[in-house]
Amino acid sequence: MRLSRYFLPVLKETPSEAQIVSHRLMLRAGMIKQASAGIYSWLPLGFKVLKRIEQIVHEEQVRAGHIPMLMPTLQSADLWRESGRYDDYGEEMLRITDRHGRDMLYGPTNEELITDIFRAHVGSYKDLPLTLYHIQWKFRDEVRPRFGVMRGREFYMKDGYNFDLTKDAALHAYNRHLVSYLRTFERLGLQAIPMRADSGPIGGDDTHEFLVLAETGESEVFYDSAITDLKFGNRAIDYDDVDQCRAVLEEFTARYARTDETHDESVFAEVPEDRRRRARGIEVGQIFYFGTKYSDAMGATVVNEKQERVPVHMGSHGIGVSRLVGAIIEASHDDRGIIWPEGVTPFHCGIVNLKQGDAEADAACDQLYAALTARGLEPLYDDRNERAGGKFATMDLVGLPWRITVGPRGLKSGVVELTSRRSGESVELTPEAAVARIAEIYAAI
Ligand code: 5CA
Repeated sequence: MRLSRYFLPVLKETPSEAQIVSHRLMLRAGMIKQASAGIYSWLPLGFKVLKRIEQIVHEEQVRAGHIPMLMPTLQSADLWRESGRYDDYGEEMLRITDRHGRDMLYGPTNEELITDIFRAHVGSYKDLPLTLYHIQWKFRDEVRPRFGVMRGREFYMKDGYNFDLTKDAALHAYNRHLVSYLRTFERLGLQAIPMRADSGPIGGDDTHEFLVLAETGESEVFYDSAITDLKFGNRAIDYDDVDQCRAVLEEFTARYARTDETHDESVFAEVPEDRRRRARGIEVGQIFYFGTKYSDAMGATVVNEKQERVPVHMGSHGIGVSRLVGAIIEASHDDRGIIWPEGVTPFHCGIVNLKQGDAEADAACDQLYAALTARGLEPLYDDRNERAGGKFATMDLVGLPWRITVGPRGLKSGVVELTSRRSGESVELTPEAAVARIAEIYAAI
């Protein structure tokens, strides 16, 4: 993409309404624009990052054997009356009446809708196990929407639902989700720690939240610092292997790690003092096992091997896709701007032309652009007639992990400069070597 033809409305001033760095940087880098409280338009750069994150979430869900689908944002209130949550959910639910006077709502989550789909089409244990998921906009009328996309009213969420014949099978689904979430968050460049949490309006006793440690996080957390040494890495996982998935869960939940809702001082006191941490975190995902809560209420049953009709065991599993954009920025920025992890960067690299209009510099940039594109990479080429300082500042703000700088002086000796946004280190390379280096970096992730 050529910057002169793109829509990247960067702000020079720091917006006063933004209290935390990710919100400030998303506004300044022209990623979002507030439409009303807690509701945002995703401008082209923000939209690209959102889609990159969504793609990784999809890939990891499909890898775990989960099946993608799409449910609507608007739901009938009648389904929620069946589960008993229509009245319980309270003021966070946006209630709507259609022209025929029917009660509708903008879905804050989808347990009822998916249970209705299940009971209409599945009747036998032979169709289990089954995990369906979608990535769709949700609405929760939060009292205090704040911190930009971190606590929005409208937000983008991956929500998945498992249906199993027995509690044990459903607990395997729980463990499988935990494993797939560890992989997902690491691919997004984040360390997200599973912590024992409270299930709130979703229900059930078994639940873990995934938290990214950050001073600006809304949750208070307590943990054994040894947990931060754990890495999922590139382990080979067989998602059907019950013991392997359980072993990962045990490994990652053996240490003390809890949110304030479940924190217990007496158990925490058993952690060696030098490893006891009290900090703040951003909740980027949560998994639940709630048994037959919804299947009992809504009559979602299957026939088992003995021809008995039994309610299915269920769980639900969410990832805050739009919140992740903010969480990644909280975890990865400096005083000049965002630093995207390679896995989610909106463009693979920037090209800065130091002397726009100089025939040689322009030609070298065009060639670089073509060579990168031919390798399946997407560069953002700053071809505007601007001072070098301004171009560097924009690139730093926008946070692409790699920048190629092209100027007449370097070109005289046949080189361009390749700079890492994270380390600030630069090397001089031929244009071909710079392209090969960037291709190699992205091939490895
Ligand atoms: N039905 C379950 C699992 S699908 C559920 O709704 N879980 S949840 O309430 O924990 O939401 C899942 C994730 O959505 C959270 O972990 C969080 O990352 C994200 N989320 C929740 N509320 C908001 C919000 N107001 N703004 C942005 N993201 C949110």
